[in-house]
Amino acid sequence: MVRAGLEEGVVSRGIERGLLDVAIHDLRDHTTDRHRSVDDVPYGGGPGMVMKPEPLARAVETIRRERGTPDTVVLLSPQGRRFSQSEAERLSRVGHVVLLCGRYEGMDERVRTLVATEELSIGDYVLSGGELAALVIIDAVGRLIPGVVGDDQSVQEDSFSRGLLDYPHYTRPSEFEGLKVPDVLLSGHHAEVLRWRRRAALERTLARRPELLDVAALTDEERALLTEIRKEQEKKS
Ligand code: 4FV
Repeated sequence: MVRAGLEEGVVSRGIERGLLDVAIHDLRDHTTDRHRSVDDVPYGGGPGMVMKPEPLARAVETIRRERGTPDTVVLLSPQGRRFSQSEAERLSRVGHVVLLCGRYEGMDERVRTLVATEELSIGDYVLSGGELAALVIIDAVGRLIPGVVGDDQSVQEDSFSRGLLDYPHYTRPSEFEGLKVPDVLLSGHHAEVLRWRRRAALERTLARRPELLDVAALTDEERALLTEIRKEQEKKS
């Protein structure tokens, strides 16, 4: 599942070009019983199965022995801190990350205390396994590694990279189904285009995710623009 998720796209090309290296470990290779068990029934009863601590501990120990001590061992679960662009930027600056993917009801609690160094969640919903969460994180972090995305500028201008939602994007045709591309984008006035995009990002963020504005790193010009937008909206309301 993880290998399949890394076969296409910019991160896959980054791997081919040696800009990042992703190793996938099968927990069954770190079991000692002839059934290669990675899960067992929950103490205290109840539905489902729980992942055993030993295979996870052994797998991370093997990684430590073969590749050196990881900078962080991330347990992926709905109980973790919310993954975000700033978390992606943090992880893109460390050299060695281990991602622990759960299955079944989750992992034995001692994995959390003995093996993991942090816990991340990609969102408030329950997946059938942590692999998709791992792929989300590998993609969001991988594209921040210099050289992985062709034009690094586009990464700097990403949504959330400055804590705001993205401005609207347009391409040819200049009219589609009766909807025209805003004239300013056809004007060639770079400064006006920049201002229009800043305003659109602020308006969209104010409308859809106002809480982001409390923590976004805005320039003075953007703060002034935001005040202007709020005033106009008060007038309208
Ligand atoms: C999840 C999430 C997630 C929980 C039980 C895997 C599942 C199963 N991981 N963000 N949301 N994990 O739902 O990271 O073991």
